[in-house]
Amino acid sequence: MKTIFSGIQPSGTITLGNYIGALKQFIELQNEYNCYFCIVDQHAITVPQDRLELRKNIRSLAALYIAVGIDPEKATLFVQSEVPAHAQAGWMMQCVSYIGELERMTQFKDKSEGKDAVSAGLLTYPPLMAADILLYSTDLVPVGEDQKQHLELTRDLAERFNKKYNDIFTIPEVRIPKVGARIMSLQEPTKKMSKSDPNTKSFISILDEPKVIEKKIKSAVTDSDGIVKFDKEKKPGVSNLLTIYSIFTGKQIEDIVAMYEGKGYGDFKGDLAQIVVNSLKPIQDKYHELMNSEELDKILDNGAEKANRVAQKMIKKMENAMGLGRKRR
Ligand code: ATP
Ligand code: LTN
Repeated sequence: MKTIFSGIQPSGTITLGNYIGALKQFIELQNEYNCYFCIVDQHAITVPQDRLELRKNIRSLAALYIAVGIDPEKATLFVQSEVPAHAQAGWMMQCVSYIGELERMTQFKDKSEGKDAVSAGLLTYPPLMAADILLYSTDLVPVGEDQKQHLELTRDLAERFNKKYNDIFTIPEVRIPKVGARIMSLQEPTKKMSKSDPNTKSFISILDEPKVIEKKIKSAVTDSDGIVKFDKEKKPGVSNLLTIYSIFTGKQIEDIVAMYEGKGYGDFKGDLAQIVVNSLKPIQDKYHELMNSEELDKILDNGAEKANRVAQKMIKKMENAMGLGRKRR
């Protein structure tokens, strides 16, 4: 069985973007692959986090992974900071990274833009992500489109390490969904939807109440020509809503466009809100059930134990390859 690894930051409640771009793929793949799904809390602290909020988000993200359909019997679900190998391997991968290539990462540029104080961790985030992936000899990494550049760097770093030290890493492939790889902000449809966006109207969180979802969809930025049509360049707002509609109903975009011919955005948005509300309801119900149970801690304990076992073996190989420590273990 081939191996999959992917991670989500506990930097807020996951959005429709995270669900469509990442989690939906995880659910589809868990039957065919040996899967590791990680709550990457060490990545989240590259930007300021409130301590209590972070703790809450870690637990909540774990419950959401399961509520959307990840089966902990099939996949290993764990918290990154509970497996020290990630920080250890992250350091070793930093030492094979060049500052120049890290400075070229668009996520670093976006997140550091206009800030007076940027943590060193924000710059060295990609080698930690590479470590996450390489520790498990991962074959495939399902992510949204924004992570493609980080995956390319991961492959470069793995190849560099293999050549310079010892051929120990599997070179991972990226997997990006054909539709919905980049769900856009509802307020600025040329920007990606992000769970840490300070403007909460820009995203739909998977836990938003029906009334909130309706309001957010109704106030989503569109255009003034009033025609429901897919045109990413000229009509980014409507195209984004059409993508979401298509994913939740399984209908082709052309068919949806035909359904709303001669109708305005009001009908289209009203129906979409209902579709999203109905699709999220079972996820929200399962989430609340899990948050009130002890099951969640057991699942994360088991996940960390398995991940620790596998990752420690790779740490030994990495340290041996680099000559760290006193003797070959
Ligand atoms: P943050 O706002 O803290 O940067 P985020 O919402 O961008 O968070 P991440 O935790 O960085 O989310 O990403 C988790 C997964 O969701 C990744 O695979 C990422 O590619 C995917 N993803 C994030 N945003 C979107 C989006 N708008 N459309 C599709 N996929 C997305
Ligand atoms: N960088 C990713 C989160 C992430 C990840 C990973 C994704 C951290 N480690 C390993 C896939 C594999 C993000 O910001 N979305």
